[in-house]
Amino acid sequence: MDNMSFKNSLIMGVLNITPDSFSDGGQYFDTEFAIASAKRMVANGADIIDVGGESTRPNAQSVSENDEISRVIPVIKALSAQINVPISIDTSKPQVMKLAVEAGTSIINDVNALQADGALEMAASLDVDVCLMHRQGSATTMQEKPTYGDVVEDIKHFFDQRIDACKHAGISKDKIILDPGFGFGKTLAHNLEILRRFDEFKSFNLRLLAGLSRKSMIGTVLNNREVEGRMVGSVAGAIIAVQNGANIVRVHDILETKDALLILKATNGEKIG
Ligand code: 9MG
Repeated sequence: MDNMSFKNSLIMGVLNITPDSFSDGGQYFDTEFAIASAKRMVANGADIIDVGGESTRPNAQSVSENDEISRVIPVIKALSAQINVPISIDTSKPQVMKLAVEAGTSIINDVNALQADGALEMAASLDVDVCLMHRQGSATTMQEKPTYGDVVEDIKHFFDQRIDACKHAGISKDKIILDPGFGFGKTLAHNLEILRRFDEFKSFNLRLLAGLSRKSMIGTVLNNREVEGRMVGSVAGAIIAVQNGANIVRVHDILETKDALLILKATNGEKIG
């Protein structure tokens, strides 16, 4: 993508299959509800649906492999027969990656950047796109005291190492998507600096993903706004990320993000529709 074209900016819709993401307050995993949500996202303009069965929020409860599989696989199987956009699987577990790809997923979105035992080898054998996200620390420690020299340079160094690891495992470079991981082991100042300097990741010549939607960085800037009131701030963040080079934005509010992207494209003289 050249610097001034937003033609290829894609919207990845978030489909969480976790207890707190259901209309019934988490009593039942309702496959039909998840499928209806995904279909609505596609109708509203989502280009990719990201299915996840384990919350990646700081200090979220971990989920066993079996539970994660029973949450996501039936949804992926049903969705792959009913929607015509790519499905990604948000997981760090090799066995979940395998079953998800067999069920119809074509992207692995790993917030652990394929660092779990066997994850690199599994991703290589599955031969699908992989999103490598940066996180400082573990899921439980990441927000304790994030520290960097130069946050962007440190993340670029991490990307260099993970790209190398992928290469050695047999994952071709063009399958890799890079993501600096907003909110994962970062202070507000780090997150804002990453957003401001996002274009520096373009030096890898790989697709770049940005996920800021409804995150606490948005809430903090908006005077500690609760998650329900973060939609406009999230859309603004997504647009800044695209302007600064993001090719994929991972969002909850599809229609609103799509509208804002259309305005950005029209402003830059791109043909709409
Ligand atoms: C699963 N998940 C939650 N936040 C994310 C982010 O910012 N990027 C990616 N790739 N995945 C995320």
